[in-house]
Amino acid sequence: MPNHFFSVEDCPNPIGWINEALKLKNNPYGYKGLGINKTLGLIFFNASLRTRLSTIKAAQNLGMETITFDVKKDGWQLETTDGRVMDGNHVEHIREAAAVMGGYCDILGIRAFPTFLNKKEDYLEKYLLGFREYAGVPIVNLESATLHPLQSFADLMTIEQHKKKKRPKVVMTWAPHVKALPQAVPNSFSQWMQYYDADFHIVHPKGMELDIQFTKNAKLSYDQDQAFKEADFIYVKNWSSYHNYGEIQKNRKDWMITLEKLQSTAQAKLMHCLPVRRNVVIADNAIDSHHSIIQDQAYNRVFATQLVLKKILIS
Ligand code: AN0
Ligand code: CP
Repeated sequence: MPNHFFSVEDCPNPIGWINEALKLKNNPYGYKGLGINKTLGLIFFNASLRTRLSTIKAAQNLGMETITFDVKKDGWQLETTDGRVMDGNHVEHIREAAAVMGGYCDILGIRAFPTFLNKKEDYLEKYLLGFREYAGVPIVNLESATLHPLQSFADLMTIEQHKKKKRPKVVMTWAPHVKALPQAVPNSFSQWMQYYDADFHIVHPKGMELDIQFTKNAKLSYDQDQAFKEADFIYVKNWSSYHNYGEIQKNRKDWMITLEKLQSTAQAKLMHCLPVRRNVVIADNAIDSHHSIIQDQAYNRVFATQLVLKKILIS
């Protein structure tokens, strides 16, 4: 039976996995034989730097081969709805395409962002579920419409690595942006934080509330200055509105992260998943300061993914 990785809920022991991934980092080539004669297919419907490169690196560390496919650039436009008369722009159906790709590969990683056209459809995760249904091989979520679990896994590894107290105060803050961005990163981070021993806060302007199926019992507030007090980690991310789906808030420069704001915390570590627009989301003086652990987050992506692939290979 395929062993999929869609979210933290597919992980039987998230804290155990964080510790295992940190160990793997000290011995990255110790399981090089596991992936011999195995192929990982990386299917991208959207752009990527970190996910693409760190996943290739993770596969190589395990001895796997990779095939990378940019669907929008090189592939046919896929239909995801059943029963359609396909006389428009969609050339093939996900039923055939996923089955073909699953035939060539032993594991498939999929990146498929939301369209922002229809919240219900986006939150149904048609691409990921279509691949799960028809590919016949394990599917790894490389950021879907609603979740980015490999990012959050690496984020928690990074917190674990840097925390100075048993139960740190972790604040995820909304920050401004010029475009409508998905809720996947904050949804996923919130979901993983449910399993982690921390005082977890989410702060954002009114109207930017996330889906409570992911935020659950996080402490929600609207005052960034207040939330930053005594914080040990500041996780910065923009997202567009969930309730007024895809709407953005303009002229919110007051929410940009600056060095002055970080100085009001308990010497907090600054986190962001990248890519980040400097001086829109985070000011130069903050991102270039000693507070930043952003590069550690990006580096840990390799080992978070390597652990997930290892678990699938040995299952
Ligand atoms: C994406 C997002 O916000 O979900 C990817 C982040 C990992 N960011 C952009 O599209 C800029
Ligand atoms: N953080 C992250 O997933 O980056 P990419 O979008 O560049 O892969």
